[in-house]
Amino acid sequence: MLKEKATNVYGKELKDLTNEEIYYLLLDLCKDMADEKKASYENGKKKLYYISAEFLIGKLMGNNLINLGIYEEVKKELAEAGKTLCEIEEVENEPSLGNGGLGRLAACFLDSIATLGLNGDGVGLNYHLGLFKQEFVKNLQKEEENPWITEKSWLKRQPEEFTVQFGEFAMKSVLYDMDVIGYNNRINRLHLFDVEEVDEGIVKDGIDFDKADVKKNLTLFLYPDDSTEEGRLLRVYQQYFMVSCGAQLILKEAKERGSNLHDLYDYAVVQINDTHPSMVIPELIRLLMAEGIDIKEAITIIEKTCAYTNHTILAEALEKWPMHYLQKVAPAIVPIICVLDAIKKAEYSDPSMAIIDHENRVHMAHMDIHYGFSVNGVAYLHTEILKDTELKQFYDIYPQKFNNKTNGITFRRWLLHCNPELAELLDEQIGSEYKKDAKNLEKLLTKVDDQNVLDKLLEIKKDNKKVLADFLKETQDIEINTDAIFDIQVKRLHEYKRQQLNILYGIHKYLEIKAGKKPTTPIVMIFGAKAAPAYTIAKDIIHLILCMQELIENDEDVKPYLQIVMIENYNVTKAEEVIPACDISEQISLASKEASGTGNMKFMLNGAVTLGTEDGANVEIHQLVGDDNIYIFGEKSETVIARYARGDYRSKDYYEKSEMIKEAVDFIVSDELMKIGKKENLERLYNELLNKDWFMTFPDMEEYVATKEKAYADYEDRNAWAKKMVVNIAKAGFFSSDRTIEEYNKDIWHL
Ligand code: 26Q
Repeated sequence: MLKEKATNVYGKELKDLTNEEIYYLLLDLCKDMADEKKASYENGKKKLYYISAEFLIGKLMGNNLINLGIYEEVKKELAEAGKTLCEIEEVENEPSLGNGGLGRLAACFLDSIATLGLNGDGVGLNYHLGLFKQEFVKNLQKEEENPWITEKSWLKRQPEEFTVQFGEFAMKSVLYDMDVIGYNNRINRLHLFDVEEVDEGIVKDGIDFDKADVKKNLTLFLYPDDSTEEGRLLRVYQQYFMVSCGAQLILKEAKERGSNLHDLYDYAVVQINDTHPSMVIPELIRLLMAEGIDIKEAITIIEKTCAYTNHTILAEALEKWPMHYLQKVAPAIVPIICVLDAIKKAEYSDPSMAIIDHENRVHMAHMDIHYGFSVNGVAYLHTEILKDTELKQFYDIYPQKFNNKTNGITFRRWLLHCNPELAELLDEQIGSEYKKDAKNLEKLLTKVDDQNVLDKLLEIKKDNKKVLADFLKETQDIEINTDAIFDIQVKRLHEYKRQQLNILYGIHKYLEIKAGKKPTTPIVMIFGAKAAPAYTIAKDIIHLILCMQELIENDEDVKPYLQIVMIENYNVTKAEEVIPACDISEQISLASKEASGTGNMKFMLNGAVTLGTEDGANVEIHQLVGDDNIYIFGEKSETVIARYARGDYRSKDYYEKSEMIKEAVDFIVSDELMKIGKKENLERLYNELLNKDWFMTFPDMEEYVATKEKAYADYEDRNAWAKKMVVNIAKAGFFSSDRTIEEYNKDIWHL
């Protein structure tokens, strides 16, 4: 297939082409094959629009080859020409259209929606520089721009054009689509709106740019720094632009399919991914009114069209926009928001349920809950907390709206693509039905005493460690010991995720080794995390990790037993290298704070054992694998919630009571670290932990250390450990995003 194309296009043999030439050959091949596929929009009159500020799709080549069913064939042809698919995939830039869990979830969902043949597209923005690229300079995070769009790419320019009217000016949209190719099935699209005028030239020094020049910067970056008013305003401009274009597209397509708009809800369902797209509600109402529908009816139509997913209970992440921002950016929807607010204020006097609060701020989530027909959390515990505490007042009046949809991941990317050796073993041992129906993974449980399978699993893990070690050597010139336990925490940096707890363990272990207490098996602690550019303490935590990395790198006493490595610019591509190599998956958020987590699922599927708190989807993992196949520690969510309510947490009490905590924390400002790091950063972090520790690291510290030691000790019995791996892989089927999407469709979308 490729050989002929090589001659036709380049007049050369495949073996004589450059990697780039081969990449573009494959790109064209995939696009042509996608064009011949049935589109899901021919499948039923109702269509889903998954609208999201983030789509963290990762590189697409490998995944698309798998889903088109030509992965093996292409690999074979390339091998014959002396090439590997891996080196061809390196040509592709990773689109940086998301920052973490919420964006990656949206990408997994698109894959599953297409795989199930459902009629549903994604709607988002085409950020030219996306999320920043992270570099480490002097053990500090530095942000650099991250251009990813190339002349030829998966983006396909479309003819649609819409006009978005802001307060002081209007802008015309352009639209790029990417095909979303289902696994052996139909195709959908990801619609990414953009503007012609964006000017990458206005970026100077890192990621600094003129935030006020909206015409030139609208789709430049994802989440521009919102520590200033101009940055926050830009976010609102982006959001309104996205939802206005999305809403115009939705109405246009509904009309084309035969809707008279009075019946819009029979033609469209809009899933609002967190509050970032919430303005789609008043915007749709506005557009229906412009089509001659009165406001009362327009509201009832939209109430049957929009559904909201909540991804967080952190108060600071729930968007509340000052009314004057909306007045400036999107004045046309302000009167509509006022009407929506007035209706609910007349019905419910509780001020905690108001859309517009007494400070004249618009609570986006409240608008979603009042005017959406569905509100869902993303894991069992998360939804329970929403119902019992965070959104209790809403649950009391709208119990029928609340539902849980435990997150999932696509096994195409997170097993078939990232861990082909494991996929092959599974094919051989349990057949390949699990690829279409992930529950079939449970068949692996019959192999839990099969020595051959256990040996193979350990061998594959070892191979994947070597792959990661080579990758780290090549990308960061770091050498790691592949005979070590790989203990990994990769995710956005946030205090609630508690990378600080993990690095305190690292310090504790370092001190123990210094004192002569050496671990039986060496340990490699791996971190990967970006911190939001204005999140000072998060950056201080990165600094501490990097300082520890350097300290140990130069300490011949410790290095053979403990290594600490921070992966630079952690992203989807790197996740695909890191996750298959993991033994211990760190999921150590403060109970109640991690809505779900999805990395936890990816690690489990690849045979890592979780060390975690009873938080988010860890609770469900625990239930599935049982006490013997997971390491759980820490205070329960009820305890944490009650302590916050009392407001009586004093971290110093714990510090003073525990010699271990004291030693580890004091080391942050020790002479050894001060010599390597920056006094200001280390002292600030030390003081933060000692005087605040808002995410309650210390109460969990002793148990964390003890539980980790237990896991490391259990690791010594390689066979018993391999059995834990079997159970984790076998039970991961529940976390297929195909299952999640089937639930969304059955309970919410009804496509
Ligand atoms: C809000 C206001 C101002 C600036 C930024 C934001 C903002 C940006 C991104 C708020 C939230 C996000 C992203 C949230 C996110 O990724 N949440 C994660 O969603 C996953 C998918 O459901 C869950 O698994 C994770 O637990 C949750 O943290």
